[in-house]
Amino acid sequence: MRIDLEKLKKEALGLISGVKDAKALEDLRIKYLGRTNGELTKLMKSLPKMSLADRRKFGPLLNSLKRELEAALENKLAALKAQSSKLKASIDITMPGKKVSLGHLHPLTMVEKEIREIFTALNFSIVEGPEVESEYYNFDALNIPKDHPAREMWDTFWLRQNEQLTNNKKQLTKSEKLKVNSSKLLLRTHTSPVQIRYMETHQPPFQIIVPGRVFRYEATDVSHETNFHQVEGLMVGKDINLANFKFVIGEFFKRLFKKNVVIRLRPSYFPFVEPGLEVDVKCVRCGGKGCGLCKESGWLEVMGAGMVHPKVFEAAGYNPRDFRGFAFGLGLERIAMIKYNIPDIRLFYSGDLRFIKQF
Ligand code: FA5
Repeated sequence: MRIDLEKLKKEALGLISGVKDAKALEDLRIKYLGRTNGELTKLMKSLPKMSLADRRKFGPLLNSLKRELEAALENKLAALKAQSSKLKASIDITMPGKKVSLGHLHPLTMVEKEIREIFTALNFSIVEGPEVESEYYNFDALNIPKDHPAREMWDTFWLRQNEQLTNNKKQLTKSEKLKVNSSKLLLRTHTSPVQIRYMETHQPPFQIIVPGRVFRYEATDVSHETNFHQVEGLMVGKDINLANFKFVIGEFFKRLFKKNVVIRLRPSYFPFVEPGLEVDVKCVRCGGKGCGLCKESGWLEVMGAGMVHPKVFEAAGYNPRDFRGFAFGLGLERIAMIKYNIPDIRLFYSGDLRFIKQF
């Protein structure tokens, strides 16, 4: 009997001290001291049936255990009440809530999204192409044959030779052989190869843009990265001319910079266009007077462009007499730098949150 009482005491005190709220505490009170079925109550009720000697022995023990449990229950209730009023006191429901930080898009993603939206509104379709490209699409088909000095315009990351393609040369047609011979893989140096890929499978008239990541094996500085983005544009039809190009691109910049932008076309050279152009916009910060952004020249270089070269149409399987088209390629980082006045292209990939959080 004594051992049972010790066990009961230990168990009850353990449960009471671990209780987390008043409801659970009341349940424990009923379990041990409940008037009809409480475990201790039942023991006390059995006292009259005991012998006198047992009554003398257990009577005081049961009474003392009852007092001990009552005291423990009372203390625990007081402690729970104190805890909950302390919690209430520490919550000031009139204070404004803490703002949950949701994060946001990277500035480059924001600019790319805006460019996609502007061209979509101008009825251009959005097309994508592979980042790992063959020498054929990146160079040969764009009228940049091997050993042509123009290849040096694009410092290239080359990948290992694709042996499977070169092993199966025998049954191929002449143009397929050319592709296979030029099947050395590389990381595309520009988005222009997608011009060929698209024209191989589509007939004019069409107008597309091709946003995408490109890679160049060159030293980085404030305006050059090894890994950057371009947006290619291509519009082909029966009678597309430079005036169409000037209109489309003028409209694009007006919508992007949200003001009238003056454009200047300068002669330039790219093997896949003739004539080739460099497009400048009058500095959107100083209006042409000269400032740090335009390096005091009053103009900002924004893209290469031109009328699609007949050899490019031929490589894509068109008769060059049938179609005319313009193409352009702009640097996304450079546009974002102008739009947000960012002084160094390397900030985009620095991972520095102080920079990213400004957008
Ligand atoms: C080209 O890559 C041509 N494919 C563009 C083109 C397309 C011309 C269609 C004619 C017709 P270029 O190497 O100039 O051209 O690059 C185009 C743009 O990419 C540049 O105007 C510049 O904005 C950006 N760019 C070039 N190199 C880098 C670099 N290392 N880092 C960041 N931006 C660059």
